[in-house]
Amino acid sequence: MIYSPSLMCLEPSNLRQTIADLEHAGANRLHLDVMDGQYVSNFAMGLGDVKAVCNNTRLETELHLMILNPSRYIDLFASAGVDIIYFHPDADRHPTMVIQKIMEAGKKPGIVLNPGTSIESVRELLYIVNNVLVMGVNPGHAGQVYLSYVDQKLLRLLDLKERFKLEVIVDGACSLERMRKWSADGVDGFVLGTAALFGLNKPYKEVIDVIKKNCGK
Ligand code: S6P
Ligand code: MG
Repeated sequence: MIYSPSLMCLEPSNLRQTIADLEHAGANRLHLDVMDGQYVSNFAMGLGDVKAVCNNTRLETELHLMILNPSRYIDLFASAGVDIIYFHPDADRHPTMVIQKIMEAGKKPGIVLNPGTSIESVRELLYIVNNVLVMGVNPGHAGQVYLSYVDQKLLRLLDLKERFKLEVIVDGACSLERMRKWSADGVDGFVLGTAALFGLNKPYKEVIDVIKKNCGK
């Protein structure tokens, strides 16, 4: 299972130590949210933050671009050292070109499905990406309520997992209870935000141990 703490939920101070604590606690990927104040009504991590994280971890990193026209910025973020680059297909006129750019930069491309994005609208892309991030909330903010209608789409996407060789990760409002159900349904991993990790005010290791016990190693 993939457990990918969302670093935008953290206090930015003492980044190196916090990353070391998350690694020690059993996180096996780090989730980096970039927002431009245009695609979503918020700002989150920037290029400098992304570089700082990549320079201070041995874990795999996944970049979640919540920006308009992502194709313009792929090379910039790829050079920061991330491993996976997710973008929202509706944020670019030519999503297949974005995917191509990510691949040419030597990174794994991933697409993000908003709660309102249908599988049908991105079906062609499933032939060329393996990584899919399913939003359980609308993008832009941590700490939101899970939108339960996403359940149906998630189950339909999981049915396509084998055929398209997909890795399916859920982002947004991943609580222990939901992660337990989704892991049994076949979800491959979760973005750990306020619902699962940072809102609990407990040591990371204690929390992640419980998650792994319930949802799988
Ligand atoms: C939201 C962003 C997410 C959040 C994370 C918050 O736009 O993409 O990665 O940071 O999901 O988690 P939670 O548990 O507070 O919803
Ligand atoms: Mg995210």
